[in-house]
Amino acid sequence: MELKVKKAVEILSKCNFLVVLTGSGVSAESGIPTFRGKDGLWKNFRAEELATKSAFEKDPKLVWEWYDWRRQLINKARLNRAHLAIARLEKMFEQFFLITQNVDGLHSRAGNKKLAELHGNIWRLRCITCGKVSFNVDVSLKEIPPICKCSGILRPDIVWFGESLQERNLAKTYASTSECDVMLVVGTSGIVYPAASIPFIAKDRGAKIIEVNLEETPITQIADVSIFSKAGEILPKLKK
Ligand code: BJW
Ligand code: ZN
Repeated sequence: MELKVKKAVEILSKCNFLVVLTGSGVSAESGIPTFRGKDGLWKNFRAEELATKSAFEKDPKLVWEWYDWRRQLINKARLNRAHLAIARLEKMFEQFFLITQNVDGLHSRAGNKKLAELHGNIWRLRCITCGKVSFNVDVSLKEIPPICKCSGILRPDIVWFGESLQERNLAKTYASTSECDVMLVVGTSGIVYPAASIPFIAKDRGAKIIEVNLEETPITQIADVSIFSKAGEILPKLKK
């Protein structure tokens, strides 16, 4: 493993424009469950029962209870060494961009500013009637489902299956993906599209790919280095 870390550091030392792509594995060491795998969030819930527009329309209360539970977990969570190292990387590279699939907002809490939250943010709410977006920092919602001033139902401002990602986020994502010379991919299973295609696009454009994950993923086949270990252990070493 030390050799792989050394190779990754070598790649990073020649890098001018770094893009980091993260998934839920980055927050796992903060005690936030990932989506898949044996301790995944989906274990007790079927994704299609909760993370779709039709599920929300059918039973907004059930879907909100799940998000309310996650908001409480995230609120209590502390940043881990992977979040801190990624925030530090933004300061070390003049050209830097972070693409995250996480909705927990922990990268911003760690200090990252140049980022796109591809799948939205669990602390933002959006009215299904008037479309108004608002921040809600109350950890536990006072009423479930919460209601907008226009009396429409508020939903989490999150991208559910079958929904389109925000155009603005996608534009920044594809621009940085085609310009970067290294992409560091951390803690994602690489199976949810369009995020899963991002490392492949970067590779096609000539970028080197460094992967940090506990296990092999579809990205492993194109990675220049894959380090199979915890993000919180490896990222501080790469930063050095
Ligand atoms: C560690 C670790 C440690 C753990 N250290 N590592 C093309 C082909 C096939 C299907 C599609 C396609 N294009 C679109 C689709 C449909 C769909 C899709 O991709 N389905 C796939 C499942 C096949 N995509 C969509 O619907 C997207 N919309 C879209 O494309 O719109 C256009 C369109 C519409 C209709 C039809 C076609 C096109 C939207 C996707 C939105 C995804 N949203 C979710 C839920 C958000 C709700 C919420 O958070 O509540 O986002 S799904 C869920 O998965 C969540 C995550 O962001 C996302 C990615 O998961 P992630 O982060 O990778 O987590 P895990 O659990 O999968 O993996 C964790 C990893 O960490 C593991 O590898 C561990 O080993 C590792 N790990 N501890 C390092 N300590
Ligand atoms: Zn409204």
